[in-house]
Amino acid sequence: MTQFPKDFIWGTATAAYQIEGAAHEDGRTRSHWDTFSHTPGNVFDGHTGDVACDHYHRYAEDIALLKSLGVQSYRFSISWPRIFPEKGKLNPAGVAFYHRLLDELEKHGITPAVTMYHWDLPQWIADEGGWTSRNSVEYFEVYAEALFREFGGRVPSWITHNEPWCAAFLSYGIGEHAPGHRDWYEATAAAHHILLSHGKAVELYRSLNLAGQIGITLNLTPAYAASEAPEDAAAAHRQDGFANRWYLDPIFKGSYPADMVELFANFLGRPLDFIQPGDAQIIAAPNDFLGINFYSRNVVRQGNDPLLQLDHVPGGGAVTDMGWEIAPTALFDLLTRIKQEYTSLPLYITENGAAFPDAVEDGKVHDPERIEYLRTHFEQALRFLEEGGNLKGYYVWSFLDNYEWAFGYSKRFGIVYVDYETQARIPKDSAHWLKQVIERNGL
Ligand code: GBH
Repeated sequence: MTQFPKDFIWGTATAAYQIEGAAHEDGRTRSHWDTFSHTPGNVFDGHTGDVACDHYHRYAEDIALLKSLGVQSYRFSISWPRIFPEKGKLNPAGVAFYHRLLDELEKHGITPAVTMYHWDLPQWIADEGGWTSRNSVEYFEVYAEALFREFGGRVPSWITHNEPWCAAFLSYGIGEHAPGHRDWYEATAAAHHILLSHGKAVELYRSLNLAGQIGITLNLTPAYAASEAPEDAAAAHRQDGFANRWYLDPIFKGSYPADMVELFANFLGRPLDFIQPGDAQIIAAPNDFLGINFYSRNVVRQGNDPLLQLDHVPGGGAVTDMGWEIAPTALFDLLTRIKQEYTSLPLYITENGAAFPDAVEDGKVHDPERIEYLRTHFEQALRFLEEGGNLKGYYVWSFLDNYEWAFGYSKRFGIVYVDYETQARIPKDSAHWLKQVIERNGL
């Protein structure tokens, strides 16, 4: 098989804080990422999202560029602090920006897919404990209701959350993302409230009888054992529980994985008492699709990490500029496992892509490694489709080079190069290549 199905959707993805800039415009207040990025020591070279790709002002040209690349769908996120800069205060200027963006997409016939939360939590919520506080669930419901009422008629696909693992574990446990805490009680509480807010938003969406679809995007990283030794297999199972099952199980099986509940409770010396009766059922509210962000795999062996008692070992494949191993067949393994163990719902790859140290040469950006990365991953998607897999679309991360969180502007994931001095956009070779893939609907 070299062709994708006729109705297959090709897209690119971005997120608000990574591209918009205009941090202080039209009534937007700080998110916890503004606070985090402006605190020395958190982000490479002190980079912030204050200006980013200046997409807030350049959205019309950007969407025209997207159209010229043949892209059919655009996944972007809405900035919560633009919509609710203060508790209880809907900001019409913030709402208006996303209507203008949607107008532009409509004009070009590009289908929007909207992420409601891609990590830019309003600072006024962070001040109350952010996702560690159960109040966050209600705030998200209020936000969701505003989005559904404002944009529900014009957005066919809603993604409640982007990568709860990052928003909770990487942010409150590992401390690499805002708010930069290192506390596994906080991290598991945050994960719980994020999942609960997802379920509540799905329930709300159903009650409004809107015509579109709603789901969630998980970052899933398959875990492999470094050897056939049973203790390494057990380590891989824990890593899988940590990265994947902690999120997949409550959504699709109705409860957290028991082995991991025990592991966390033992580690913390206290129960996960933020889980209340009835929560599990809300979290498992039926979705219309599952979004998957895939970048790499993990190879582990029994080891010394205090929480998981494992060590990561190099998988042996080439790595990207992030140091992440290029492991396309892991994508096939992952999709197959989701289908076999979790759900027959439509699946979307809502992010896949790679960072490489790109440079402009005679007005062009040659990025053969990125083309090869994408091509080998598209191949694995085709393989999954061949075996009857229910994969409906594929969004490349990212449309533009952008603010790569703790790495600032030092990592380039775009298929379009951004010159941060001039804000010039230069489609890389991979953008021209992707356009051909979309035209052929195949490799
Ligand atoms: C996504 O995060 C984000 O949604 C997006 O905003 C971001 O810009 C993009 O990806 C690129 O980072 O243990 O070596 O296998 C992805 C975050 C990447 C976190 C893979 C876990 C595992 C690396 N995930 N990572 S490895």
